[in-house]
Amino acid sequence: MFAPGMDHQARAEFIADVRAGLGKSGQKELPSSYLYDEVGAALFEAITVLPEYGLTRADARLLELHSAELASKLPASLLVGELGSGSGKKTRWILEALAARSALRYYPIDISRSALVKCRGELGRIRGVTMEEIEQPYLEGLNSAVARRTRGQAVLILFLGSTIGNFEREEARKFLQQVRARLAQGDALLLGTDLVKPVDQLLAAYNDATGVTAAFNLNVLARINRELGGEFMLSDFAHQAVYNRGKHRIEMYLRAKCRQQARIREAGLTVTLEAGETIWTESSHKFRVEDVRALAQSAGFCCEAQWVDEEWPFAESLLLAVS
Ligand code: AVJ
Repeated sequence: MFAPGMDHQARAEFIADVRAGLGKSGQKELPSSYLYDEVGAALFEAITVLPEYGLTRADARLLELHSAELASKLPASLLVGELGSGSGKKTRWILEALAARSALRYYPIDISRSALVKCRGELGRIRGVTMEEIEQPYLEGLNSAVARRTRGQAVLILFLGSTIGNFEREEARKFLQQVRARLAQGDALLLGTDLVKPVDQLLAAYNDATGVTAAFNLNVLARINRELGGEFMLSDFAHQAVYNRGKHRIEMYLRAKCRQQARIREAGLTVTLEAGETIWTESSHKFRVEDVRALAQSAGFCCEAQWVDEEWPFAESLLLAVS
């Protein structure tokens, strides 16, 4: 099967996750990272320009407005790493502001080769910035990036776009602790987080009128069909996004419209779904600014500065590694 950019190990992991998640007798699930193959990434790019989805524009606005101040709070000799190669626009503001002071090295970290290729296209020619792609998972890639630190250099890690919101709260804390463990005192992490906001606004953002988010969600089944010889009938599923008030998060599901069975040849699995049964595909946690500060503190960071967008509540937090 054609699976661009997926090596043998990644494919074996995909199969294992599909087997574990869809073989469950209770709530079936698929990890949200599988939403982002090349098609999924393109659909997500379309989501970011939807009028209902203000998240990415808020993130970009904050970075455009405050990059100079951000730079002023960091040492001049800096190595920059980014978790998830990101869309160039947001990162460009930061790199330009930092490089205006002194030349720097930039290491985008992503498991997707096509994302890294795009990143080079968008950020490969900024004056004063030398870029080197790291095609690895986040924490391994972080090891590789900090290993390139020269004497006296500080590290700034970017984790933008509220990707942290996809982790369960406890997993997010553990992940930030693991990031902290790879940094030295005085190194920094710039963390973007979507904030809690009126429920109707959130529901509209994840149930957009044109159906792009529905396509983004359904694509994970299409991907299983393409890459693993799956036989899901996409028209037998409906996109569903609900707000979990207790957990302050949007949850996305694929709901079976009728009882059905689908074989997934290369996973050696036949999935049975009852009418109305759901597959949980993503959680998108929302934060209060004080939640972010507490999360940072519990992971060995202190919050040096926080910038908040008023139009679409979103926060950029500059966290410093402390002992
Ligand atoms: C890229 C994880 C921040 O949670 O809002 C957009 C992904 N899912 N629409 C988010 C997403 C549905 C997005 N993140």
